[in-house]
Amino acid sequence: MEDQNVSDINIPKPPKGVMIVLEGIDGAGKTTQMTLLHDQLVKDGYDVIRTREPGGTPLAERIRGLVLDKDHDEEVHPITELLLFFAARKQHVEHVIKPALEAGKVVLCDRFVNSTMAYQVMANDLPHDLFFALMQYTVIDANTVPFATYILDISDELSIERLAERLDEQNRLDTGAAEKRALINSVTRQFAQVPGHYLIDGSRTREEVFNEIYPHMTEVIDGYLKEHNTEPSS
Ligand code: Z5A
Repeated sequence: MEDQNVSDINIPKPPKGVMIVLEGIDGAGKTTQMTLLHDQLVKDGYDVIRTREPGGTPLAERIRGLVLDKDHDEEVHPITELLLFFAARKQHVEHVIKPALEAGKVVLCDRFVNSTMAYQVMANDLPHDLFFALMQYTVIDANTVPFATYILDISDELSIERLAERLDEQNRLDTGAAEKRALINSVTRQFAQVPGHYLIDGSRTREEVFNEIYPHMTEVIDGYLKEHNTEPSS
C-alpha cells in the first residue's frame, strides 16, 4: 500500500437503524409475513418502515414494471436484467434505506440482494465478480447491509400450488420451468449457512410462521439497537 496510513482507512460505523429482509421463492409467504410483522412492530412501538425490491421509490417502481413485464418484443439480455435490478436497488438504497437507517429506524424489506444472486446470477450463470462489484457500489459503500435475513423455506411443489391460484397475474420472472425453480430454491436455502440468515419452515400456517419469526426478530432488533446506543423504541 503506497503512503497510506492505517488511520486513513475509513471503516464505516454500523448505522443506528437496523435492516431486516425476508427472502424465499415465489409463494413462500413473504408478502403475507411482511404485513403481519410490520403491523405488530408498529403496535409494539417500533419506528419501522416497510419496503420491497425491486421497488421502493417512484423510479425503482417504474424499473420494477419494466423488469417484470412479460410483453417485451425483444429478448432481455441477462446482464441488462441484472443491471436493471441494481439500478432500481441504488435508487432504493440512496433514497429510502440509507436515510431510514441513519435515522435509527427498523427497515423491513421484502427481498434484497440474495434474490439477485439466485434469480439473475445463478439462474443465468453470470460472473460472480460482476455481482460483487455492483454490490460494492450499491450496497456496501452505502452501509446498507442487512443485519438479519429470514428465509421462508417451502418446497418447489408448494410454491407451484400456492401460485396456481394467481396464474393470471404471473410476471416475466415467475420461475416457470421446474429445473429453474429447483435451482433458485436451492440457492435461496444455501444462504442459510451465512451468518445472520435464518431458515424458517414456511409450509406451516401463517400464524405458526409469524410466531416463530416475531420473537426472534424483536430480540435481534432490540439487541442491535442497544448495542448501537439507540434506545429500543418499544
Ligand atoms: N426478483 C429478481 O429476479 N431479482 C431480484 O433481485 C429481486 C426480485 C429483488 C417480484 O418479486 C419478482 O422479482 C420475483 C423475483 C424477482 N419474481 N418471481 N417469481 P415479488 O417479491 O414481488 O414476487 P414473488 O416472490 O413472486 O412474491 P409472491 O409470489 O407474492 O410470493 P410471496 O410474497 O412469498 O407470498 P405471498 O404473496 O405472501 O403468498 C402467496 C400465496 O400463498 C397467497 O395466496 C397467500 O395467501 C398464500 N400463503 C401465504 N402464506 C401462507 C401459509 N403460511 N399457508 C398457506 N397459504 C399461505
